[in-house]
Amino acid sequence: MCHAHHSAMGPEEFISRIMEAEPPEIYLMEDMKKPFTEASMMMSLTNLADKELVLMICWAKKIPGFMELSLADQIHLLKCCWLEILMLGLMWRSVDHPGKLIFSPDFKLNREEGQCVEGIMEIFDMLLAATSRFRELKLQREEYVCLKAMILLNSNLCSSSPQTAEELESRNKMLRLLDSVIDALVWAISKLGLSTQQQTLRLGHLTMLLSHIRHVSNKGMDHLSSMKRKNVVLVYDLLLEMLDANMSSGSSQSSSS
Ligand code: AOE
Repeated sequence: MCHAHHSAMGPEEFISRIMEAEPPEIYLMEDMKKPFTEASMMMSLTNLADKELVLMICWAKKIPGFMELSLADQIHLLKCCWLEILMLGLMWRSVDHPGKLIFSPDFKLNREEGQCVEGIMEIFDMLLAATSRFRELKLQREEYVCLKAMILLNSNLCSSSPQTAEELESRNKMLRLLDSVIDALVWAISKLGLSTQQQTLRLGHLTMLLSHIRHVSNKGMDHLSSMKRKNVVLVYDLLLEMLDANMSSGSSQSSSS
């Protein structure tokens, strides 16, 4: 089977390729010992994120053109946006369940259950608010997969300053890839039977939601690092190491609360 280069690919084929790249549902299959304690809830969340991150790397690799970027860019992109991607996925799973966060089919939380973890309810409320906005907009699956790819490809555009010819080439590939994703989103919106004016407005509303997701992700990062200081999150050494790397590179872009 031959896979055309992404720039030679129409928006319809591009979308079907990123739809196929969607990760499967994850079941935690833990007997949730309710009521949760701070430690048990953080353990379940961390355990879930751990599994999701493995699938996220597989997902990124299947985005047409991603593997043609430099390895440094591939790693940098994922480091910058992993929590935003997890959060958008969470919002998508929760969109038909007002007031609930569907972390996985067997791990659903409402805002009150956030009471046992200090500072988590504030994050839950922001996640629930953004989810309500997607519900109002009646977000479609095709649009969702485009937004997720946009988060990945847009995450380091403003922080990378290419020095070498190779870095410049990878950055240009990234920009062309982002163009393909925007084309795909515009195409998906054009399928909904709206007036030209309404299509433009929808594109604006959907992309503006990405700045809210970046904001919630920065708040979530702050929250995670405060948890880590208290040693509540018992992440595996490797993950802890990865989180440290993310904190030092992400602190410049995360707004302090
Ligand atoms: C959101 C969506 C989701 O599907 C799962 C989770 C679980 C935890 C939740 C978070 C979420 C929402 C925001 C919360 C957070 C707990 C506290 C915070 C509620 O307020 C996230 C658990 C994160 C565990 C840390 C794992 C370390 C990851 C390091 C990643 C990294 O730096 N690299 C380089 C790997 C990138 C690979 C793609």
